[in-house]
Order: sequence, then structure tokens, then C-alpha cells
Amino acid sequence: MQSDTILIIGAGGQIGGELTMYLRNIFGSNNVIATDLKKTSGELSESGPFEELNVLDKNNFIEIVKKYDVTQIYNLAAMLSATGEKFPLKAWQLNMDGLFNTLEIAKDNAIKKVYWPSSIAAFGPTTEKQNTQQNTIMDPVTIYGISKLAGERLCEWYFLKHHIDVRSIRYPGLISYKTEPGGGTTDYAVDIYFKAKAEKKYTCFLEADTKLPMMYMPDAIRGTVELMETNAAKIKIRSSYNFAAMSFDPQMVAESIKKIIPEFEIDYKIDFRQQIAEGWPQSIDDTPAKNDWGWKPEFGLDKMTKDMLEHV
Ligand code: AKB
Repeated sequence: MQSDTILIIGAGGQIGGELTMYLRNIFGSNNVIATDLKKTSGELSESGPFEELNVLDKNNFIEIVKKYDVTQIYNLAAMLSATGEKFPLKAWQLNMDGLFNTLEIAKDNAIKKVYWPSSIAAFGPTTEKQNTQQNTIMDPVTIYGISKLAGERLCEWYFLKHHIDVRSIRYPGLISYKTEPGGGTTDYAVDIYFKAKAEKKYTCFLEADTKLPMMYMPDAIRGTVELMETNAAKIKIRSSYNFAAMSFDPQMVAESIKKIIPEFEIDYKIDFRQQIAEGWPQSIDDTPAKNDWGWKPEFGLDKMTKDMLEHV
């Protein structure tokens, strides 16, 4: 049987870089095609095929799909919540047209599976804050969140109407030491570790008690691939799965860091991201992900802090 060829769009991003290397390890380097706007030197372009691709350039997208006989697409190209509020039209275009192109190309080129990330940003201010359910009120008030909610509906529509095997996860804030995030509201939870190590202090743009759902990147990558490798019959949700590991606020991360770097200090200078964070859930109920495809996180806050501080 011929093995799958996987196309990663946005391979240079926070999720894309680690996911590409993880998939190359499992499926072989030549079977995972990394793409991003610009080719960069380093392990992504040196360990396997790399192509320049703007997800909005449909013709080039189709050419690459045909050139490599692509059978699976992971579209990770997106503008996140904070940057999206500054450039709403660009965010809408990238997030929505990029997804449309992906799903149309999947339909016309017999792509076997599509992955697209949603986010806790698809919920909104009147969604219940604790243990947010899979099916609940969704009233996002950021352009990013609105694009994620619309994208979820689009994914389900292509599944129902065109039988595209599309799968998705609502990511919480993701923390990693390999690639820095760009333009999100949860970015503080990455920056704080870099600053703790380098300067032993951090000025946070969210209030001390702003609790949000978070996850360490190794869990997020493993969970994503587990979802994609699950038998299609078990995938009951074709919009996007709730996905959880831990919830914390800046004060709690600071305390966790102090257990390893006692002299670490945090202070606060609040900006517009506070309002975005206040519109999101504080904790997520991911029972369907657990039941349907066996999701189980491995990292809690202190275990993640130890690993982050060893690596940053
Ligand atoms: C952001 O902060 O915008 C992202 C997200 C939660 O989707 N990290």
C-alpha cells in the first residue's frame, strides 16, 4: 500500500515547526512536505522537502498538491487573536479564504484527510467560564474567534456535504520553547519562561488572576496526531473538539517558576489583550475527545515549568 504524503501549511509557525518534525519522524522525512511563505534555513528545510506557499495562492497550492501527490493536508496558517484585532480584514482573509482553499482543493483532489486548528477563542463572553462544554453558547467577539467559529461550521459543512474527512481541535494557549508564538493573547505564558531564565523578572500584560486553559506543546502535537490517526468511524465531531490539559493564571505560573528560580519576580502592565482574555473560558470540558479518541494529557503546570526551564 502506498504511504500517505502529508502537506503542512504554515510549517514555520509555533505549531507547524514541531508538528512537521514529529510527523517526519513517524512517516519518513520525504513524506512530509513543509510549506510556508518563505523558505528559511534550519531543520525544517534541511530534513525534508520544503516549498514556499501562500495558502491564499490557490494555483500554487494546487501545483504543490499535484507535484507531491499529497493525500493529507494540515492547514496551520492563521493570524492569531491579538494581531487579528489590529488587522481584521487580513485576519479574516487568511483564516477564512485559506480554509476555503484547503477544503476546495481537498474536494477536487481526492485528499484523504484534512486537519485545521480551531481555538478556545471560538467561545465568547457569555459562554460558561468553567468546564466549558463541547456544545454550548459560542459568541466570539474577536475577529480571530469569529473566523474560528465560522471555520468550524465550514469544516462540518464540507464533511456533511462533500464527505471530506476533516478533523479539528479547539486549542487552548500553547506553550513551547522551540518556536515562539506570534500575536496571541496567551503568548505571555511562553515569554514568561524566556524572561525568567534570562532576566529573572517578567512584566505581564494580563492581570495576575486571569485564568485561561493552556497546554504544553508536546501534549498538543501528540494529541493532534492521535486525532488524525484515529479510525474515521470514531470521529463523531466534525466541527472541532474541545481539548484540555490545565488551566492557570499568571500568578500561578510565577509561583511555579519560583520553585526553581526563587528570585524570580513578576509585575503587571495590562494592555488590550486583557479584554480578549476575559471573553474566553477559564477551563474546558474535553470529555468527547477523551471518549471518542482516547485523549489524555501528560503535562500539568509544574512538570511543564521544569521542562521549559531546562530547555529555554
Ligand atoms: C491566541 O492567544 O490567540 C491563541 C489561541 C488561544 O488560539 N494562542
